[in-house]
Amino acid sequence: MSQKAPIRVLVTGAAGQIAYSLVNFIAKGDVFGTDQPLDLILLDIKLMMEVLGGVVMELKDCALPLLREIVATDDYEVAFKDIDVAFLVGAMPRKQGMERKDLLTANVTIFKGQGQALDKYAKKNVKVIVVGNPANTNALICSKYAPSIPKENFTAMTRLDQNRAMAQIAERLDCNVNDVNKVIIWGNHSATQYPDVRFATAVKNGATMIQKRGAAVIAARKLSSAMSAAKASCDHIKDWWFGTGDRWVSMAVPSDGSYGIKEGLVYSFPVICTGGDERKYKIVQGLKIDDFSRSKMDLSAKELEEEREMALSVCKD
Ligand code: NAX
Repeated sequence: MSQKAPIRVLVTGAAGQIAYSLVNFIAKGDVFGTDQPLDLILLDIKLMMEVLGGVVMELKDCALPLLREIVATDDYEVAFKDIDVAFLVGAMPRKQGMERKDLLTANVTIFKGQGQALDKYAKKNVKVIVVGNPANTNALICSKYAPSIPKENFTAMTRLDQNRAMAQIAERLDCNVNDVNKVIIWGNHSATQYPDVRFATAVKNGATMIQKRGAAVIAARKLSSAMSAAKASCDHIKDWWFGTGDRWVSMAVPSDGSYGIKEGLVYSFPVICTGGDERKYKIVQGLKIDDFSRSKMDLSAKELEEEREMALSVCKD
């Protein structure tokens, strides 16, 4: 039996599709190690509490030795209290006829509230991954309303895009996905993202189809890519928690001005995570940016600036 003290891990949108895979990955030790006990806090909206009850039953029936307490709630104070890690998966989905601005507005309200709850209740060294879309801008808003928590603790997920790129490259080259490294996703988790394989090792030919992969999964499965998104969010937090060694991983993080990207935008960069007690990450520096890459990177940055402007315009305070 493990001697480690349990950590508290929050998953929002816990009655949804992604969470259905994610909670199992987390609870069986895939993210924090098979010697790390944990409490799992599951947040969703009131309307989904019955569904969430079913997820709790199944989690219990998995008989997972690392899983201590399971809390299912729609109350922010209960959900965010003393958490070490937050997987912010829940978001307002885009409904038919909804404009981008409407979607942003609805999500600003959610992520403002969750930022405030993090600020008030969570541990000050909490690590946050935002999965719910528009993920980069949701992370930015969340951080804005949690001023007592370091900005760099707020990240958004572009790891699914990186994993998709690596898998497609490995398939083409007929090699193992572990043999592919240094694939970069720059920018926003949206169609303007720039998958950059110029530095990738084990690559002969660069073109990939990353931006449209989500749509292809929906067309085939009639449901969105939930299992691979759950796996990618686990990869993101596991690498942040334990470190990457010299592997590069893509994370959307608050820009420090690297590569000419405006400070504060939550932008996907190649990073190296140092692990250890501090669990820091560093943006990989010194990469040569050619004209083509520059134009792609700027396009995604421009989109994020527009999103930021739109989101901030609905923040009343
Ligand atoms: P689902 O619609 O299946 O589940 C979302 C859940 O969130 C629902 O149970 C809903 O009740 C809940 N929710 C809504 N508002 C909430 C709030 N204020 N607090 C707590 N829970 C709330 O969606 P799912 O397929 O699980 O996807 C979740 C999010 O991930 C979506 O926004 C989706 O667009 C986004 N994705 C992001 C990806 C990325 O790479 N960053 C890839 C996968 C995915 O598309």
